Amino acid sequence: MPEFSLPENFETYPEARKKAFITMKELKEQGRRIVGVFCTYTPWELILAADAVAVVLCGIGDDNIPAAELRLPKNLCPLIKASYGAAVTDRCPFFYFSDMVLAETTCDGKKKMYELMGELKHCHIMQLPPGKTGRGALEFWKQEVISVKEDLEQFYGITITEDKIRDAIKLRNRERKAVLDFFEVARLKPSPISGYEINTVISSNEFSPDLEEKIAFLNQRTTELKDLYEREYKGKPSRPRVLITGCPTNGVMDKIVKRIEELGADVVGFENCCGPREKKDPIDEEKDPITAIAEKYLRVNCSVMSPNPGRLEALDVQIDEYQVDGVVEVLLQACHTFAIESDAVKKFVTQKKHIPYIAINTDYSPSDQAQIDTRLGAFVELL
Ligand code: BJ8
Repeated sequence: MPEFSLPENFETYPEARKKAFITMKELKEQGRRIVGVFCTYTPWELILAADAVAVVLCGIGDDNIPAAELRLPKNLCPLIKASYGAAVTDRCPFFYFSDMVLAETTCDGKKKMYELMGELKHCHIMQLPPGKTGRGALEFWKQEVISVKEDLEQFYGITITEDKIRDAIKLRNRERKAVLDFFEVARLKPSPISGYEINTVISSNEFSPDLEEKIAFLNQRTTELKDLYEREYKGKPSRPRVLITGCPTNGVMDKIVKRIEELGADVVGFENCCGPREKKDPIDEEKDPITAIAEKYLRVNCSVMSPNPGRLEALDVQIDEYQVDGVVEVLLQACHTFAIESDAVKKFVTQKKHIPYIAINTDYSPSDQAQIDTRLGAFVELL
């Protein structure tokens, strides 16, 4: 049975991050525009159309949380505290090098934190409608997309043309396809790639300022993995296959994703923002580009949307396509929207899909690792 393994030249997330610091510094010295981002709702296409580089800002690790807790409540999501802590302590070079930040009012914690972040740097905050449908949600969101374009134009003293936006849409759609193909390697049974590698590669690649380079890297790795499957994995028995859902896992990759695999299962899929959630859904290249961008991002299945039936539909498809044996839901401390939705997710997974489910409530501190290992170990044995 194939074991958890990583390629020889595997670059860890901290290594990739360190390398990206240097790249970002060089870009800054060359006078490139840099915009910091956080969330899947961010319309990257407008940043690219402004000839700027979009970079995902730091929001992991517990080192910066004490500094954040000087102004934010302790009982708040670690992702929010880590994001603010990294910015306020100047320990996030990406924040330091960013000219401005583009963020969205997703959960309450994030939107109130951005008010404090706005004291440090220009933050353009997009107001997200509370639901995807009804009461003018799309029209409202479209105006928010327009306001991003206008703010980028004013901030940089430029004009963003329709042609530039169309080119950016095409490039990002090609990137989406490359990322999706890479994720889908794990649909092979047994999977020739660990979930830890998937999570690491995808999150590390978010730092890449050169999308063509990123697409080429992903296409090459996808081809290598398919060859590896044919040579070494095909026809062999599979370890139990796990799907991760819930909150983003970049901050708990070692704590949860890696541990599941060390305990004997393969993490084959992510139904969270570290997975193919928005990659499966390209932007319509034929429509008016602003409308197409607004429509696309409003379809993101985040728990901050009410109602959010698309998430269960995505889970349904992913559990089948990735031949999943069990679901692990990651709930970051004080994330109310995902915690409340977990009740529906658990019922759906156990009663409709008839496979085991476990919810892991955690934060970024290492203090609960032993308890998590015990629970995950028992869960993996059940599969
Ligand atoms: S689209 S999942 S990246 S908001 S875990 S900070 S929701 S309290 S991260 Fe997210 Fe965008 Fe949604 Fe994706 Fe708040 Fe919950 Fe913390 Fe969260």
